[in-house]
Amino acid sequence: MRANSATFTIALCATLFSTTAFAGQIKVAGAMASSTYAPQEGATYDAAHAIDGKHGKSWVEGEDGSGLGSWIELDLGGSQDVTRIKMWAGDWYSTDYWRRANRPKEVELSFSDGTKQTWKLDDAQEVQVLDLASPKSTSSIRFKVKGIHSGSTWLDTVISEIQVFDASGDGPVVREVTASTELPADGDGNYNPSNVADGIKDSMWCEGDDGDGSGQSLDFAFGASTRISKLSLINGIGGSMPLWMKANRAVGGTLTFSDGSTESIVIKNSMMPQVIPFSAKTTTSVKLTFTEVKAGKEYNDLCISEATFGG
Ligand SMILES: [Ca+2]
Ligand SMILES: [Ca+2]
Repeated sequence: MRANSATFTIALCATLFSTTAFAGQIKVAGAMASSTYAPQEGATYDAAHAIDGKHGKSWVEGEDGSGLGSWIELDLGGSQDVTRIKMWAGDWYSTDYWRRANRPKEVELSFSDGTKQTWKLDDAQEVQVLDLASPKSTSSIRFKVKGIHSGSTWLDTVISEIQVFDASGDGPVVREVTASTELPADGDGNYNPSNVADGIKDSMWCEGDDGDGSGQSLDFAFGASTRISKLSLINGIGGSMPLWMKANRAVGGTLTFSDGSTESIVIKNSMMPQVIPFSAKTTTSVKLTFTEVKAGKEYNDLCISEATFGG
């Protein structure tokens, strides 16, 4: 569904550092790299693309050869106690691009105190997660490419996104997100309900029903009684305005809590992140049923890029 996005030039500067902060996610202040692939037909490959909250935009190294020895370094904006790192290794623009470009197989992490750690990465288009043995106090993390899973066509090594976390995640922990229906995966990726809780603006759940999405739902299981009072949401396809225009967006919904009680909510027809407050509720799950939908210009599918609950 994202196949045309390379042709759109969007205002990158405005969005590079506006990633929504999620519980426990450290807001990365900046990124630099050993090298950057030269811009091609308006597309750029700067280090900043590894922290822009989009998996369709990537850092690509620009050195001769395969990218072995190249590195990207994240500035954490001061000392942080890092417990977890997530990486979208390779080029996640599409499944085809992911196969064609090099992916890191092993990276050497260097922290601001000079200590190092090796991270081995699977050769799969899945989010890779590293849990540190103990919280690491550091103001920066350098990721140096020490091994490569070779792509089928391109020689350059790509990292689409990196997220860094600390243990401060005191918000509701979503154990599982399920949906009434889901669009089958295509060449652009998958439309799994879990995509609404990954902190990535251009990954999304899309319903797979014949209708416009009215009556379709997302179900969030917390695994324990949890107090929630607001919904943070990115409506539609959040990656760029031209793509956002194409698919259906929600404008109304109903929350159903584990005790059977319900509350209606109004959802803004906007691609900007929005926070929707509701009466505080202690619940083990919440079902978000979309009751009213605004039609997109091209796809008659309701898509939601992010939906997370806060206390
Ligand atoms: Ca990115
Ligand atoms: Ca997402």
